[in-house]
Amino acid sequence: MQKAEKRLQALTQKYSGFSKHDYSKLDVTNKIFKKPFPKTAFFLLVPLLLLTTQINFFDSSSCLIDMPSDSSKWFREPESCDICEGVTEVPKIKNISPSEFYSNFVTSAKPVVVTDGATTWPASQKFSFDFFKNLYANSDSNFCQFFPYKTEFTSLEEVLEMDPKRANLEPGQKPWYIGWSNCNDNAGKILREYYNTPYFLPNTSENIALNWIFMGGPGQGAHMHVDNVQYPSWQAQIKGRKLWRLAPPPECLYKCQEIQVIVESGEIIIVDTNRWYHQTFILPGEISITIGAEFD
Ligand SMILES: O=C(O)CCC(=O)C(=O)O
Repeated sequence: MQKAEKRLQALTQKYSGFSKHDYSKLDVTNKIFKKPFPKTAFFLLVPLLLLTTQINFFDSSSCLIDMPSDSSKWFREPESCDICEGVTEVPKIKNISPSEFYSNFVTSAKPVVVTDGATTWPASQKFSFDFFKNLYANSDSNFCQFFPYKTEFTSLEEVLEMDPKRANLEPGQKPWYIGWSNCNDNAGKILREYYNTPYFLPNTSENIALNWIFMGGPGQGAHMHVDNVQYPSWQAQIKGRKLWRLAPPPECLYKCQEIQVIVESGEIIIVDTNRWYHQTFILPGEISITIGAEFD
């Protein structure tokens, strides 16, 4: 490379009348500049990158580029339609043994609601906006994964500092609905005093310790999406009522249909959110609070 640069310098001194075109024809120029990056590729790649990513220079997170949250589904393996073929509703069942539950619903990935799943949990008396505000008052909630949905909040801490009138869903206040995964060991221990591992999960099943909590008011909910977590999930409706829309994977659209179910307080929905697309709506009434986790 250095040799080539020297040769070019010598030539430019000797032939000061060279045009740009002349230079481009010299073998030595090509040695220095090699093949230029094709312009067409540049014009195709840059807008694509800008459209699909947000460059995150100023963020303290460890990733330079955040892929859109839905990008995981672009690379998803095609799903077997056995999970949804012939499924026309989400059954509501109760008093089910772990073995029956496992063979009828877990292996087949058929969504189900267990109506007596959380009816006796103290959480129904205890969980409220203020309970979570106190829970995290002395502990760090900064690193909890947080879903703002349609709100302006950027962290759970901001949510817990909102005006009490808005927190209590008073008329005329801006609606809100958010979700987070508890990432704090102390908070996790306290939470576990108010709920149990669902009685219908087999003893052998590992109940993943990470809890997901979703909280907010009527008219709000999560947009239609599919998850990219490891296992199916259970979600207990502690307060309020929530409508779930479950849609089959796109490759099964001609074989399967969308199904809906309303989950009432005290009930637990079990759904493989990695395979079923799902959307939620909080129904009119009190604040909706749920707690859930993955299980295998
Ligand atoms: O409960 C909700 O509103 C959303 C739950 C959800 O999207 C999930 O568990 O993946």
